[in-house]
Amino acid sequence: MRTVTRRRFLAGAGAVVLGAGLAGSRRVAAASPLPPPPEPGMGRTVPLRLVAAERPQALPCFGGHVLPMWTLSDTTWLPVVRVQIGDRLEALFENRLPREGEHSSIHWHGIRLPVDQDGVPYLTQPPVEPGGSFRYAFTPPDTGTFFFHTHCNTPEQLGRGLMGVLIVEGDTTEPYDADEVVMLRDWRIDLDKGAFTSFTTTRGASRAGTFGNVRSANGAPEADLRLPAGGDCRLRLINADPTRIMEIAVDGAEAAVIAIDGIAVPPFPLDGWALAPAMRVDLVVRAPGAGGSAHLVDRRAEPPLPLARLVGSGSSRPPRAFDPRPLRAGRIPEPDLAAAATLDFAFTAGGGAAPIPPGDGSDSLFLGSICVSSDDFWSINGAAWPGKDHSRIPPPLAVLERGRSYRLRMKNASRIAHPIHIHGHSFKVLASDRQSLPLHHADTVLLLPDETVEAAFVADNPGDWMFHCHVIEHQETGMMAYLRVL
Ligand SMILES: [Cu+2]
Repeated sequence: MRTVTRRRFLAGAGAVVLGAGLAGSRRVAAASPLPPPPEPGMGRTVPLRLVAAERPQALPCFGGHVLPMWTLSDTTWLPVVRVQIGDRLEALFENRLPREGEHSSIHWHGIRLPVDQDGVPYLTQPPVEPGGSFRYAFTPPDTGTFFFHTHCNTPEQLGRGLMGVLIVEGDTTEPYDADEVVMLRDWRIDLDKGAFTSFTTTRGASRAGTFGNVRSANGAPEADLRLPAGGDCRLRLINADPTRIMEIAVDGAEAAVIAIDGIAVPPFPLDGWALAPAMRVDLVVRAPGAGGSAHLVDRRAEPPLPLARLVGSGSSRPPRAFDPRPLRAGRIPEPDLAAAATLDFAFTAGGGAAPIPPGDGSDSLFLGSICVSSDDFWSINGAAWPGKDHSRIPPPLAVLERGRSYRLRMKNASRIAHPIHIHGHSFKVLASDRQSLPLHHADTVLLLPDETVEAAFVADNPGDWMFHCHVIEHQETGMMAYLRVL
């Protein structure tokens, strides 16, 4: 297996590279600026009803089996909600999950919304119990590719399929020839018996996470995307897996990255992009000519694993240079680095009461319907979430002054990679001591083993904001805290 450190970027895309240490960072010439952000439109109200329920069905990747999925819609296993920038989303969430006491809520991942709409049980709202409901209403402030999922007993709720996609449109300068969502995730299935297997394991939770055995793109073993031949096509990739880090590449076609976690970057050639749980990346791919095909692959697998087949259809567009149109710039506030306060966060193993157990492969880890776990293996700055119980709210990890800029030094002091997610804000990722990164914004930042990443943001959204690893078993076993913006 190749390591994720193969992540390579071409300089010139505004990349920042670190030398021997963080102090040695050097800037590469900035890329040309993006077109200005879109003006919000007329502001429709978009109603949405999401009903969490068990709906047995057979996705193409289930090997012919019907599995007791938990989903949010009667008409599709994966709701894809598209709104325009300026629209207000009014979503009624109903919990009809079939198990007594199965708490739930909806977290709108990556959306910078008011904290009482953030969907974190106990911290921002009471959990929605079976038979209950909650009305979410907010106007997304940013264009881009986002998704939504529940935020408690997530390994099982996400593991059975509870999630959806939220696209906020308005960022294109000229339309692309296609605009497709590619939802990437695994499933844990006994393909002989046709049943979900345990969603968590002690061994997985204390290490890199419990991996699925059935991989999928848009619910298929390999998604088949028919694209206008020779066209420049936008692919919105979402890694909704609770565990797996992928390295995205395209074999057989030219491709460029145009947005990361929903926010535009000046286009740069795709040459392997680490896509960890909860991350999104928007690509423009030059579709093959009529009848030709190319492949979206995960290069972390050996040999690279095809995720989607890209097939050119219709009459081919004339040959021309690949020069993908940029998206419009995002609206993330620019941190004032000169005045920023620095916060240090260390992401470590242990810290809670329990040491990491020997790898006996046991499945004794318990993650409950009411937001509790039986173990804590992980910590932030030496502390795990107290009592392994989401309902026990600890003091904030840090208290931030509203409107002030903060520079975060996030150090992974463990031997396992951690994608660290902040709610309600988007980081400007500045530098790493292990790799060159393009300047970009992100709500989820991958920390490789022993890597330190510096990011900055303006703490402009008041409230208590979750700050946690998005390897869900790491989150649920201690690597979870919150930042208070006052
Ligand atoms: Cu983690």
